[in-house]
Amino acid sequence: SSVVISGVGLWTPAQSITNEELVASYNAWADKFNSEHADAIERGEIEAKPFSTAAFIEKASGIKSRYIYSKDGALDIDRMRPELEVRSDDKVSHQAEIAIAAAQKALQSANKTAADIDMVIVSCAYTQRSYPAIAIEVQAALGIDGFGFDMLVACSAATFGLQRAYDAIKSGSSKGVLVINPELTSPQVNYKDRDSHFIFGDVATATVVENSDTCQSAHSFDVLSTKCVTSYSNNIRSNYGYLTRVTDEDPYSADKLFHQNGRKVFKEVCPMAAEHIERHLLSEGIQVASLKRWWLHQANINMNLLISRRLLGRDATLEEAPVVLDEYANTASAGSIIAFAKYHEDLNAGDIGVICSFGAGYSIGSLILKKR
Ligand code: CO8
Repeated sequence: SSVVISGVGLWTPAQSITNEELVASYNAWADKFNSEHADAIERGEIEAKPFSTAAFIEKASGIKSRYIYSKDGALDIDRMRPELEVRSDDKVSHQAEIAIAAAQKALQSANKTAADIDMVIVSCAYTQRSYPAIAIEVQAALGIDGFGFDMLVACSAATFGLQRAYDAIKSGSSKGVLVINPELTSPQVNYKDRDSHFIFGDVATATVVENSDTCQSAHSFDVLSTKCVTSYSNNIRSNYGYLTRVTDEDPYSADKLFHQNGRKVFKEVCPMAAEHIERHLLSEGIQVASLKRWWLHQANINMNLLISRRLLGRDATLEEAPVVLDEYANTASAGSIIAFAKYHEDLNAGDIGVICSFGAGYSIGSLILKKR
């Protein structure tokens, strides 16, 4: 018997923001800032805010639009952050709600019910609270016996969660695992920063991992192998956390939100990811050229092109390495799983593909899959 991914679910928010809408809002905010601080800018005490353009965003990233859980407030130049209603403790929390929606779709695609699952992992870039775990809230809402816990691994949360699920099934300690990635990134986006205001979108993905002996899915994949690696870097960072209350810092300051040294990240992470994939495939005796599909992390189109060029010696086709960035933007750990969810049914039995994430930490995770 083998460990299989037997189902995948994708929940997409109803609301979205195009580059044009985003840029119009940012530029109006920058204009207002510059006129309110005209004297100080004139005296050279503060820098004028530069303007953003939709053309730059598309060219530099491949992003045309992004989904958002709550559009209210994010484009309001007197607010520049989404607005969410407070929910009382007896109501389902925002993050659990989108996790449950994705999990239900994954269960359906695996042809499974709550009774077939005994472990729930919520793995993503941020959780809205520390405890009780979002995973335990989801477990209760779905009526699952067993246990659940949350994991935070930024962009590699989904692949690292899948690696944990693989181990649990392989060892026989679990019969069925739900790995859920409710990526609510918009609350951490700095909509006042032209270098990063366009990068992220909200989404939730989920996968079901089980033993091949119990698999009843129409489209399932053997997990041949998993590989994770981390290497400490400060180039992608958010300093917001539970200590913010006692360090007396401004909770709204830019360093409390997502910020990065994008060029350094680009330069350092692309070779790391390419090398990681190559080594992982070689350790399984698989030639890079024989891969039918690359479900790559969706951070930046130019990163993915560079990685495929390093590995293949040419650009990967859209069929080989599907792109969801244009529509979804960077959704932290969910990007490679969205690509997998949308583009896996056409593969034939025996076809091999790789899911690979790379990002903050740095963290890189990959799974080699074979269509059953
Ligand atoms: N409009 C117009 N001009 C702009 C804009 C804009 N919006 N933004 C920047 N510019 C300017 C720059 O200021 C720069 O001007 P100058 O040359 O005068 O300095 C010029 O355009 C070119 O800028 P860059 O060289 O920085 O542009 P790049 O071509 O390098 O593109 C990118 C910038 C898109 C950021 C690119 O470097 C990149 O994608 N790098 C990889 C970064 C990456 O993948 N990061 C992933 C982080 S995600 C992650 O790890 C998960 C974290 C957890 C989730 C967080 C959720 C909130």
